[in-house]
Amino acid sequence: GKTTAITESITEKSYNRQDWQRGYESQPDEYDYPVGEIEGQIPVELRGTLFRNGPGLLDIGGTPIAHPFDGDGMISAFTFDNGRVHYRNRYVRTEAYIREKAAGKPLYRGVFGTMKPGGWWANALDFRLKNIANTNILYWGDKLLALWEAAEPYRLDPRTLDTIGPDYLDGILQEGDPFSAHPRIDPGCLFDDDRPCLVNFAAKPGLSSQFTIFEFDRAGKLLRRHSHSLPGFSFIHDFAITPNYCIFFQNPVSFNPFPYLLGLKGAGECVTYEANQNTRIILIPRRPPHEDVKVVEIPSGFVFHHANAFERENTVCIDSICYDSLPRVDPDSSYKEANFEALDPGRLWRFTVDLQANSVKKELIESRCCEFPTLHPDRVGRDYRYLYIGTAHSPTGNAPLQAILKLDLQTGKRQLHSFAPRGFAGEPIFVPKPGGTEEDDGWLLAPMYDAAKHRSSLVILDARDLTTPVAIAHLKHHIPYGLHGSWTGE
Ligand code: 3ON
Ligand code: FE
Repeated sequence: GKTTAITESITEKSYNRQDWQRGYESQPDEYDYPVGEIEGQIPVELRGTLFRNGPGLLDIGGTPIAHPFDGDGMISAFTFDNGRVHYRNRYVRTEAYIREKAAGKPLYRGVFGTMKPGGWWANALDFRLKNIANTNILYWGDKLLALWEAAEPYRLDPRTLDTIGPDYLDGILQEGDPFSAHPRIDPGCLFDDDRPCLVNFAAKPGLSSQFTIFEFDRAGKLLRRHSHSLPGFSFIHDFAITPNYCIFFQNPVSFNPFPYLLGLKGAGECVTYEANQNTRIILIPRRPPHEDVKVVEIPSGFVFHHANAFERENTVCIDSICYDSLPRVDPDSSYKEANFEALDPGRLWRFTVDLQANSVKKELIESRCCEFPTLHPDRVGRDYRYLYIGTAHSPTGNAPLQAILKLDLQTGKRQLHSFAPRGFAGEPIFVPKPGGTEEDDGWLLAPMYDAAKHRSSLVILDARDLTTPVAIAHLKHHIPYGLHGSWTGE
């Protein structure tokens, strides 16, 4: 009858759990081949390489890891030339990867709960951080660097993806120093004659937290470095830049080290969301001497990623993906059993900081559950019109990412390209069209896991109109759900 039909349409999901779970199978194999199966036409003007990073192994010698964020970094490179695409993937040969591969079992604790065999006794008092180089990958200053926020980058050969080794950025870092996996490229720096520069940070949490900011020129030379100590513990995964500021959201969290010290939990699992505390928005001036750090407070949930930020008269706007609390995984059940409906969705908000009044206003931009924002690289830190982001298929509730959404922040118009029911979307990257004049003159390159074939594809969408993909390059195998990537035209 009618009632049944309504009930069904309400409970009907855009995906099925088994399909979603298979995207988290390990991919132990390394490939190197020209992609033969291409739907549509790869534009000949699309020249360069898309590098991507993410956990490739969800087990260590057969022992499942506790959380995907603990998975060893696997790099994918899609190289475009003359309408063709070549695929290659390699594991980052971190010290830990090499040792565990030989041992066939976990030899390290992971930040997000992966333990060495033998129970708490075998894990207590082991405070080494396993650098898994799994979060982002960037070509800058003639170096290809795989990034993981709690330790130094690993350098790779951009052509073969062979691991060269840990990289200390010409002596800027020391062994074990953190270096964030979320650098931002300022397309025209105010303090360097409008030349592009790379801005990144390192966060050292403690009773007070130390933030160090680094700015590098195109050749990788350090232009500016400054450190700031601010009260309170912090867990800061990403930041945003404007021409004048580096902006951090100090999430309301506390840290109880004991379960970590005793070998019962990973360090990341000892971070607790504090619902009664405010988020501190920290604005650090990029202009030397970097004085007058501003801090404003607002109750606002937990933020991993920022989409963009910009200055407008006496205000600074920051667009960020906010969760109602820190997404917490139950240590007794697998992340693969995650009950999406019971978890808070991430949503896109705009924070407008009034620098004169020292106040901040928060408005919801998009209520659909979303992650992995991207935009035209020339608009980073500037007022912008278009944002592209991974989203769930349905407009409400929490679910895996299955679609790419284009937001027109000027008109409020939205356009969705969905891979549901059997496709799952990864982070899109915006690549400008050569000679383009509009902000959306470009392509979106997004990985997509197709559960029907248990294989992945790279989807190329025209950013002006997402309706029909320009091309889909089908791989011969799957890539586990990844984290971040970047494009280089070099
Ligand atoms: O006391 C500190 C606490 C802490 C958490 C010590 C610390 C510095 C070691 C630390 C470490 C943090 C690390 C290593 C964070 C790594 C994060 C990571 C690898 C990924 C984060 C991803 C975030 C999101 C939102 C991913 C979304 C994924 C999907 C939508 C699914 O595909
Ligand atoms: Fe991230």
